[in-house]
This record gives sequence, structure tokens and C-alpha cells, in this order.
Amino acid sequence: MHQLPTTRMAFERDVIAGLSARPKTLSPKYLYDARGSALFEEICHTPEYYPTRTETALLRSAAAEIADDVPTGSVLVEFGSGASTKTRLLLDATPQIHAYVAVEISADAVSRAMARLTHDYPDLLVHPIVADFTEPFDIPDHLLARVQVGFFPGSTIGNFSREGAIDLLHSLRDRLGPASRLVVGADLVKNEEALLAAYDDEEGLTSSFNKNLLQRINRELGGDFDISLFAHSARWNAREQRIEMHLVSLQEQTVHIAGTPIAFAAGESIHTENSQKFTGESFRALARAAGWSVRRSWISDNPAFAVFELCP
Ligand code: AVI
Repeated sequence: MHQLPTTRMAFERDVIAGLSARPKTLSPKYLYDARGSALFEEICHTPEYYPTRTETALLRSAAAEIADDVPTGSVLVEFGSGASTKTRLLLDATPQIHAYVAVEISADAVSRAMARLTHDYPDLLVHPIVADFTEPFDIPDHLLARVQVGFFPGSTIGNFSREGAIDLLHSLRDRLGPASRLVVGADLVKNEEALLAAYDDEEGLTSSFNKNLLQRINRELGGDFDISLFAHSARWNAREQRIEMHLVSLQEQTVHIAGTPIAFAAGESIHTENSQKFTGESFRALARAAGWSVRRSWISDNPAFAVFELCP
């Protein structure tokens, strides 16, 4: 997920509604302001947060196979491209790719990435699109006419609800067309200890990332959260097979946001993120429900992480 160009009004409306609900929730999309995005980048380099390095190694070893039947002149379309780092593994293995469409919400991130790619891949046509990939956006017709290879790494799919993930995969299928394929990275269920450590690193970066949401509310909505009165909590929800991030109120207290009082009981939590963990079967079922079928998959052993290639 990436920083969204939300207006202050939409942010305020969502925050007040989420904190007035039972249980209290906030959308994970609000974790990614400039500071949250920088903290997430740092989390990716902690020893505990295995997904980034595991997926990178998996893509490196699978890239040649992923590339083997990509038709000459295809277009690679990445959803939430950020710095386009993992993309290079696919581009290096797939010289037959004619163009790269990077869909990214952060104009800054995409313009930096495009400058580097244009320099390093002089024969590749690069086409940045600054957009939220969950909303409609246009790919130019001359690129749409070619075979599309979608790329959605990082297990970002796990931050959506099941219905949200189905809607998203469905819309990507409509956008990419009937001759396309979609390469998706998805984190897999594994031992609870490793999962909990990944979302509660020793250095406290994930805790800062989570608490930054309260600081963002203070900064942007004039809230009066005392951050020291909330604790970061990462929980494994075994029934739903997901990691949940919460912010737990350490005492009974009332916080004010844009003039609205929000009461907290001691121990009451704000649910800020779900990170779904899949099995091969649960991911297949999700893809099927969105009109895709899994054509091939690559799975790393320990820690377990998967790259799925989907076909319509
Ligand atoms: C972006 N997303 C896939 C991350 C995840 O693992 O769910 C977000 C994250 N939250 C805490 N740490 C990382």
C-alpha cells in the first residue's frame, strides 16, 4: 500500500468514523504518509522482516522461468511500483519486454525510479502513471494492444480484506485483458514466532510505523493523542490466518480530534492493519474467485513465501 492523495476532509471523516466504531479501526492506507513510507522502507531492512529479502531471492531464482514464454514486444505493468527495485529482476531476465508501465501513487518515487530505469535500460520504453491502482486509470491504447504482464509484488494483496482483494484482482484482470498474466507475491502461513517477530522488530521500527498514525492524526487533524499512552501490538489471528497490528490504550483516557472527543477504556485497541498469510490453496481460491487461475508458482522453503503466475 502507498500514500494516497487523500484530502484532509476524507482523512478526518474516516478517522472519526473508525474511532467511533466498535471495535475501533483505522484504514492501513493512512499508515503511508511521508514518514510512514520512510519507516516502512527501513522495516524492509530489519533482520526480522523476512518478506522483502525472501521475495527478492525467490524472484531472482525464478525470473528466467517466469520470462521463458513472455512474447516479444510485451508490456510489463507494475501496480504500486515504488522504487521499481524488484522489477529489475524481471527486466534483466526478459529482454523481450518492450515497455514498462509503472503505476505508483507517489509522484516523487516514480519520477526518481523512471530516471534510473531510463538510464539503465536505454532500449526500454518507460511509461509512469501517477495513480492509485485501486482506482480507475488509463494505459495508453498503443501499449494496451500488446500482451500485458502484470506485476504485483510485496504481498500487498495481504493488506486487503478478502472482498477488497477479490475486487482488486478482478479489476486488474479487466485492465490487463484476456491474453495477460499477473505475477503476484504473497506471504505464506508459517510459525507464529517468526510472524510475530516480523511485525514487532527489536529496533522498534514497526512500533514507530504503527504509532506514526496517531502522530499523523495529531499533525494533520490537530488531534491530542499522547503517544506514550499507546502500545504497539502485533497479534496472530489463527482463525483468519492473518497478522493484525493494533494500538492499545494503556489507560482509560479521552482524546480529542478536530473537536470530537474519543473515549478509550484501559486496554482498548485500535485495529490498524491486517496482513493476510496464505496457503497455496487459500491463494488459489482467492484468485479463482477473482476470475484468475494459478498457472505456475514458485515457493521458498524457509521462510515460506510464494510468487504466483496467474492467467485469466
Ligand atoms: C506493505 N505490506 C505488505 C506490509 C505487510 O507486511 O503487510 C506492511 C507492513 N506492516 C507492518 N510491517 C510491514
